[in-house]
Amino acid sequence: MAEILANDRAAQLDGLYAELKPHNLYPLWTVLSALVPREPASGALPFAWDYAPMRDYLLRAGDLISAEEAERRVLILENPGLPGTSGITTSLYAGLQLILPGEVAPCHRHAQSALRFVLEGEGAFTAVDGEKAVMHPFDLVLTPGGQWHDHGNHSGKPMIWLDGLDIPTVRAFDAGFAEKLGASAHPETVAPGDTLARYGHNLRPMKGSAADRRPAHQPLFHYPYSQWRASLDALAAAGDPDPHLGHALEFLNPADGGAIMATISAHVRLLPAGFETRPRRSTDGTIFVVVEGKGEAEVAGTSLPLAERTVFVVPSWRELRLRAGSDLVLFAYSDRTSQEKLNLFKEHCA
Ligand code: 1HN
Repeated sequence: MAEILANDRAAQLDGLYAELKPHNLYPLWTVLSALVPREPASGALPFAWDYAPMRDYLLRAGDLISAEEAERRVLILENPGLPGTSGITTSLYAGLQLILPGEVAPCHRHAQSALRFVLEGEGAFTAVDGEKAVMHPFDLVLTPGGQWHDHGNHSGKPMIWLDGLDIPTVRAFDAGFAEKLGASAHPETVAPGDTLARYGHNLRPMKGSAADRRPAHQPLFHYPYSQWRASLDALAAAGDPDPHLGHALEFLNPADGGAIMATISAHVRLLPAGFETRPRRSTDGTIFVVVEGKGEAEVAGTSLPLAERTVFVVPSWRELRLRAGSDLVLFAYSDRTSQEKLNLFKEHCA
């Protein structure tokens, strides 16, 4: 009897679900634990992209389509666990961009914030609001949301960098606007390096003065390798590495001492040869680039071999251990600052 009643109830519930569907109504109790998991259960997977094959494919694309024609000639690094999203994590995007000698990538601006981390080449530029940042290997260059930007390569060699954007974040808020300038390059507003000189040395032009020309919340956009690498070496020479991070330095926005941009945090690390980090996990899924050295990343049981210019992704709340086979220098970016502002960020160090 009880069984018949239970079967009847199950059948009636199924009937109810079927009737709800065309009305765009859905029973919460069937999905509640997936909507509010006990702990983060990212669909993103740990993964590593070796540089050489990506580079070969990108150069092949370079034979077939110009930067101008493509607007941006980029291969997206899509997380194998997030197909169709163009995301490398659930909140962030990564792509590898090629600019060949003589090419330009036309000027545009959009709500999405972007960083460029140079992997190969020397002397091409990203212009931000009409000011060129001349780029060298492992420089970090920002194009914060809303700022005009174009790229050009007047050097004799291909230039390749990693683009990191907050595309999935902006998409989650349905807050994306974009605009083309209608010219390949923004008119030059000021000489290259002007912003770095004015805002890049713990100084700034007096507020409101004519010399204070950059947007107040986001003045700086170039963090040269020569500077961050020297700081990292000085840190490493001065003491022991943090057991969970190694020697680590975060890039700052001098306007407020916070993360480089509203939605993206970035840092660099040095792990001395033979060093192995203690296990750590954090809610900010993180994209890493190997700047120098060899080693291994163990991500929740998956082993990723690391060589120079390998790009790898550690999804939210997956435990990470890093092993340095030789002195290992890493660049990393994540949505940590977004999560901190939303009171979501958590980390656990074992
Ligand atoms: C973008 O503006 C760039 O400016 C690169 O180089 C990649 C991917 C999606 C949307 C905008 C760039 C991009 C992008």
